[in-house]
Amino acid sequence: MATERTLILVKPDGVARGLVGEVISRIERKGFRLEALELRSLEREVAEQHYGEHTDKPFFADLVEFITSGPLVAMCVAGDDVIVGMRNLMGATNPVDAVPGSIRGDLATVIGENIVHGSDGLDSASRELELFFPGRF
Ligand code: D4T
Repeated sequence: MATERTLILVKPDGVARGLVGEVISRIERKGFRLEALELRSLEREVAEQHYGEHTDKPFFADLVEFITSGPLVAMCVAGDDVIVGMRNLMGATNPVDAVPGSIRGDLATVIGENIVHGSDGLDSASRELELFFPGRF
């Protein structure tokens, strides 16, 4: 068991649908801690950096378009094994595969609008936290 930090986003679809409270509530009920929280719109440059690993993918342009399409909520969430814990709380990337009880399993239907993002490892967590909350963690 290790205490970790992760970057969690409520993406523009989640904000537009009024699901910010629902997502935060699930995070808090699980026992994870909020260490930073900001409602903001994402500049295109930040979005392209955030999704840098997907630059060559066919869905990259749509991904950047979507994540910059409206305000999102960025959070630093901390806790024991929070990186894998949040991945489990969110459910599979494709809501079709996400189990009931998870955020995507309960609340989403399509991969392009899957409500939340969570860092997928220690390296990406520190890279993404630096991108969204420079110098704070
Ligand atoms: P994010 O980064 O949004 O939490 O998603 P994951 O970490 O769970 O999944 P990912 O990096 O593989 O995908 C990033 C983002 O791209 C969208 N996507 C993905 C898509 O629209 N079409 C696709 O075929 C894939 C693989 C969904 C999440």
